[in-house]
Amino acid sequence: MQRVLSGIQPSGIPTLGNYLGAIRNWVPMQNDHDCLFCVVDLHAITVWQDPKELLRQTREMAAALIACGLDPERCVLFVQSHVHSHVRLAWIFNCVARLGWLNRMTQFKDKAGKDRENASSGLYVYPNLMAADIHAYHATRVPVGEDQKQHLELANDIAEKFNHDYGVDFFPHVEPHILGVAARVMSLRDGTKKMSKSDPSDQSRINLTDDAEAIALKIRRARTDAEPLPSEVQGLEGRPEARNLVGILAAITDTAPEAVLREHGGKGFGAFKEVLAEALIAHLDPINERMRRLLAEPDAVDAALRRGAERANAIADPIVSRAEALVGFLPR
Ligand code: AQP
Repeated sequence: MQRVLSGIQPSGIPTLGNYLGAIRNWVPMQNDHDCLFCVVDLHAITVWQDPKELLRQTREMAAALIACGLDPERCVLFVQSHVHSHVRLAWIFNCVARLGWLNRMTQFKDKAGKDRENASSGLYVYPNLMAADIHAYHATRVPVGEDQKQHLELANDIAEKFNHDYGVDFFPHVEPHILGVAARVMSLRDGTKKMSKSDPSDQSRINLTDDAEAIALKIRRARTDAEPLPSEVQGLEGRPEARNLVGILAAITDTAPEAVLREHGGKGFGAFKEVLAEALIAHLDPINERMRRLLAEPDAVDAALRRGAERANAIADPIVSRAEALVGFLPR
């Protein structure tokens, strides 16, 4: 069975984008893969996180993952900082990866923005930590969206260089697991920007903690143009907000944008938004309810994460200890 690893940052409340683009696709993988999923708090602090918020968001993210269908008995669900192998291997990879490789990472350029001198060094070496997340488990498949493919290529470059430098065939090649319906959910305020949990505007996103009223209001207020919906997808060209709302309804109802437009083409946005809000509420309400129940018993969530960390550590520690021995570290 292939070993799969993926992570999500507790940098805010999980959004509809995280759900449609990642979490929902992880759930069926539990049936036929050896799955590890982690809440990547070490990655989250590459940009400033308020300590109290980070703690709350880490637990909340874990509860969201369970509420969406990840079963801590069928997958290994844990918090990244609880398993020290990640940072042990990341340091070795910091010394394997070349500066030239990191300089090419487009996500650093996007996230650091114009004030690059002020970005944390953690943000710069983020891809090395991601490579360590994967290789600490000898994972061979990583579910990724388009934006993470470059990091995955880097993880393979690092593994190859490590194997070459130390004359071993130790870290395996990692394959991207291309996710089903390519759901890239955009901001409700700007159809050209990705929906993000750290966007300063709460109106730009649907949070998995939003109740029915909040969802309906955000969809009603979502930015659109003045034209009615087209009947064919070609008609969405140059209309990013319309494309986004059609894409969301298609993804949440497991259908194609073409089918959505066959049914709703010609409608104005007022009527279409009502249909969309109703579909979202029907889908997200049970998740919201499960999350609330889980968070009413935070000790149980923390206990599940502790068990997950023990299981993760049992896999990663021997692999990372072997890597340290290959590097020439004196055994403890
Ligand atoms: N808008 C999105 N549409 C589709 N997929 C998305 N993902 C994130 N946003 C969208 C996918 O969610 C997974 C986990 O993401 P992450 O938390 O590790 O980092 P991110 O991609 O940076 O997510 P956010 O929500 O935008 O977080 P912040 O605001 O902190 O940067 C990934 O698989 C990602 O593709």
